Amino acid sequence: MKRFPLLPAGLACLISLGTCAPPPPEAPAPYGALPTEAQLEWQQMETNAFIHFTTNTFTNKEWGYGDESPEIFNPTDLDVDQWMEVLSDAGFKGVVLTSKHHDGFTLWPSEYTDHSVEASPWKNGEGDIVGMVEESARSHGMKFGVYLSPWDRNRSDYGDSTYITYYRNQLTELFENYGPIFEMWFDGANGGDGYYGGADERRSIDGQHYYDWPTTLDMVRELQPDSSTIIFSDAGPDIRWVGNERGVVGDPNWNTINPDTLYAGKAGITDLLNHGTPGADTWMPAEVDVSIRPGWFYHAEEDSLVKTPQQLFEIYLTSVGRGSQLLLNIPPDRRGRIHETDVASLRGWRQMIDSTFADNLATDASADGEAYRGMHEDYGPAQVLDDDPETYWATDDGATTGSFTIQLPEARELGYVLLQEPIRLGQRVAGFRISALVDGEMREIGSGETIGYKRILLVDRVSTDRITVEVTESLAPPLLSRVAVY
Ligand code: FUL
Repeated sequence: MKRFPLLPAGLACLISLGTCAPPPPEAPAPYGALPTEAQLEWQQMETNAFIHFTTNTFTNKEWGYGDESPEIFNPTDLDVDQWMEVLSDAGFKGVVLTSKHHDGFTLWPSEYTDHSVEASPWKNGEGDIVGMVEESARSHGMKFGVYLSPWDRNRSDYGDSTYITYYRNQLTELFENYGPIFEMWFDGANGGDGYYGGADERRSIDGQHYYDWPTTLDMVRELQPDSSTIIFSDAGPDIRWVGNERGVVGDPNWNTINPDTLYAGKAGITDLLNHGTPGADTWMPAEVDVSIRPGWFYHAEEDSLVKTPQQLFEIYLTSVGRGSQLLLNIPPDRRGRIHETDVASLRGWRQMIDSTFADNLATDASADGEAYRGMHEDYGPAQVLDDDPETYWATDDGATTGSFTIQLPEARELGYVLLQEPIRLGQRVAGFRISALVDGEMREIGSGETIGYKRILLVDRVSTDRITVEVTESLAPPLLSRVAVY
């Protein structure tokens, strides 16, 4: 329908000389905490790659003690373009690199330390892995992000205020030389034993106050002028840790949480991080970080333990498929290449995703419902069938439930139903049910709690030409922007 937004409905109707459809009701009011543009963009990336690479790759450790000689860092056949080809073929939209892990060795020639690639034999100390990865990621169409470990087991002043200055200097270096940085990863692991410049002792810091995060976060916002960096930590502020390293976000998965009780490294909050809190005051989605191997770094003895395409697919369903975002770690080996086994797994995984979700059985379907916003087609069930994320099915103000039926062109066997909420207007749905017409009767084939940005629900494998989507519980009038059937 053509609309004349500035004219009263009657006049617009006269001018259009067509049938006088009633004007659409006002759009539903946003509900609760809302995502920023940067958070929305991040959410749409769906899968990003994590890269763990440092002296650990050469010492076969997970956590370097901090006393490693830079001499050991010497990849024999480093090829970051190979990494980026593999990663972009696998569908990743961004890459987050460990520019410095807990051992303190920096992958770029930092002017603030000698403990870096500059002191290594690799490229006679002339190399810069951060720079190479940044450039290659961008040239392969992926965004570049950075992990900079707050815990530094090499520095003698770890635990003193001078270390915080050192840490901030390095952050500034990274943003100024390798930006824009789409995601800044602040690891919650900190404090413990280490080399600490030869002290060889155990140091504990006050996780809540030592780092003075508010000042550092302000600094990051200023370093990237459009404030588009998404900041990760256990406690946000933009995205939160998911509470485990198994690749699983909860159902329910709320993008909202009250952050006043969170801080990086705080014990006892994993359940809270895994589920979020319905209707809470801050939009802070969970990011699912998990490794393709048992460890975060490459170990030859784990070559036989690389996750299979099927395992990765299950992780995809328990992360992206539950409205979260997947940050999958793929650690390069001692050559400086992504190992063949990992490459094969990623390929198989991508093929599984592509083939499972290639054919939306609802493409030529029709949709109908008994109640939708003002009974106006602009908010009717058909809006979930198009690919436009800005149009959606909506219910009337005051509603907390709703349903509609999708009629497929022919009976087909289905296995998954994909649903999306227009989260720009807040996260609402707290319970939903899918039913299908089987042997002449409507039968429940799946249900869940939250939807959020995207929900991919594994349903009973039935042959049907009709399904009903029913929102059984919602914090505000339910809205859905997309339903697809596979
Ligand atoms: C943890 C670290 O201790 C691990 O080594 C790894 O970097 C993981 C992503 O975060 O806190």
